[in-house]
Amino acid sequence: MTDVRDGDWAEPDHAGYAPLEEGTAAARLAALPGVAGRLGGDPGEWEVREVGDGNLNLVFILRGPEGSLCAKQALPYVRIVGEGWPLPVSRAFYEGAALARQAQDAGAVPEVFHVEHAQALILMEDLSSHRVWRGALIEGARHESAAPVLGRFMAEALFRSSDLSLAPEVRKREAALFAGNGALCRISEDLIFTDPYTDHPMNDFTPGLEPDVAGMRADAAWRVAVQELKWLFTTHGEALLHGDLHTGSVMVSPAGPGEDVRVIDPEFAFYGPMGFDVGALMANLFLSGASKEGEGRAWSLAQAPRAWDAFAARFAELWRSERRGEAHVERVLGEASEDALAAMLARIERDAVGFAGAKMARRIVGLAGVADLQSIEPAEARLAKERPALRLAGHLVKEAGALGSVAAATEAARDVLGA
Ligand code: SR1
Ligand code: MG
Repeated sequence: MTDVRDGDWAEPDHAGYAPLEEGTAAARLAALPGVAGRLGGDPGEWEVREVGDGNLNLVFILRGPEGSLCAKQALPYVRIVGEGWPLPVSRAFYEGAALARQAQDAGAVPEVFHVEHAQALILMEDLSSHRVWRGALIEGARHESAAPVLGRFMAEALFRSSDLSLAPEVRKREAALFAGNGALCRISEDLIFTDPYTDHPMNDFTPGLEPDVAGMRADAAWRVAVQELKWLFTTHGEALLHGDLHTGSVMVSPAGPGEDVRVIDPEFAFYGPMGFDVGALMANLFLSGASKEGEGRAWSLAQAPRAWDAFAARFAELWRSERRGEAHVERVLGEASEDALAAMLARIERDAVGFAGAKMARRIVGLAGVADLQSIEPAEARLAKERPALRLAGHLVKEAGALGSVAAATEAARDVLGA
């Protein structure tokens, strides 16, 4: 079987790059491999809609008489801010490279039909029959398979891209490749670990939250712990992370038997600490819980330990059956192999709890908040949810080591938020 990592992966140039528009997309895309055949009919009659609602990119859905596809194109700037914040379109290359690896290692990602490198354009499966999980959560839909599917996805994607699975020289080549995605890492470094703790103009929080934000910034233990997390993020290149695994990076088909779950948008992919992806998902489930009350809150919070349990179970299976790398080798560990597994899972879990807190705080205080909270009106009602959520964030960041587990962190969430 060919391994996707054996391919010729080098960041392309983007000569001739031009953003697509609804009026020009059909004619431009019709010339690309496989597009005309997939959609059928006359490109002039294809339905083209720009549907991007994320922070960075253009997303088009094209429909013809025989089929449809999704075309995602990177813009040379941050969409939610505008041309004043330039951002390299090379992120589409890293997203394509990450999707190829995740498809091989873990599945549960959209099928990619073609990457047009010069145009920073990824043509992939149209998931219009799915919706973004965040929106479904806000409406109270319960996708019971999402948390376990995501736990398993993370275990497979992270384990199989690490030194536990890959040969050392391959893992180093991979880490070097994704180090090229530094501009996207820098966004995370600033927006998660730095800006919320300073009076940065990009911060964006609900008026009335000033005393809580001031309290956060005055808390030396919080600041020290968050800088420790930033150090971990920048220096601990364990595995190929998704890098932005929030509930807006997950698509779900209608809830119920046979529901389908896909992970999208790995444009922030890079080699970092495994607990970061786990913590990102936890944070967004806790924010979902914070935004709700009663049963809805309890359900959202309960998804965090469900995701962790699935992660830990699958990681343990892979540890026992697929440890082909040169890290934690059986010939050294022998009968201590299970102890080493337990130690690694405990460390990933502790990191995840800390990262979850940092990710919660950035979504409340910094740029790019979450619709779960931002959609709550009036502002007083929103503040009543954001204040305990920010307190919980601080507790997770500062007490990650003492809490030690996703289960304990979820209990803390129940205590602080009330459930
Ligand atoms: C400037 S980009 C803001 C945020 O959008 C993405 O989803 C990432 O979370 C990033 O931090
Ligand atoms: Mg995204």
